[in-house]
Amino acid sequence: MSHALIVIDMQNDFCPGGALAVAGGDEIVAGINTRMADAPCVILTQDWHPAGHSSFASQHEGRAPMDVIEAPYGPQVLWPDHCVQGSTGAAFHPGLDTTRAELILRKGFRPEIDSYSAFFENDQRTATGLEGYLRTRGITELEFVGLATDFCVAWSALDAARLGFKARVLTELCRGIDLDGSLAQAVSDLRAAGVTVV
Ligand code: VGL
Ligand code: ZN
Repeated sequence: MSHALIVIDMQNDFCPGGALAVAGGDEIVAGINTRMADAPCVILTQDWHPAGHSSFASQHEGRAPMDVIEAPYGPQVLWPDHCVQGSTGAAFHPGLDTTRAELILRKGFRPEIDSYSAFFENDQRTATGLEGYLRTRGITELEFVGLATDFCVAWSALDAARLGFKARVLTELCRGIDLDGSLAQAVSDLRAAGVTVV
């Protein structure tokens, strides 16, 4: 029974001053560094969109950030342009100590589909490969921290539970976007799915 810490999207664009800033996103950097120092396996995810990604409001005539559209794979929130591949916004927060990361998993690189979860893109079918990586390493227990609680952290932990991993979200090392109550909804969805939320 092996365990991994999965650090979700601790990137400049999700921190204050970034394109899709999550309030207090930078406050959790030091605590995550401490947690990584003690973890047996560390995995980082990185939101990694091509310019002109379909999740950007800028690509949809007459739409504004935070509007919700019906994409071919279901409802999709439209975001400000963020985490464009190779940009400073897509880089990890400069205070994040990435030295112990054994895997850096990039997601959201397909132009036509967004990917909140570290396991599946938003069609909930296209795999990122993380499940196979964890299984072949014999990792069965996952702890999630990072940004944003109600999107990429929640979707990742929900998929983890669905796939049969023992999953835990450490909320003090997460911060949320909270769009129309999405934070409270995420916590109740996580608990209902059997994810431990502490
Ligand atoms: C995220 C919105 C768009 C996240 C990523 O990391 O939670 N949210 N892309
Ligand atoms: Zn994104």
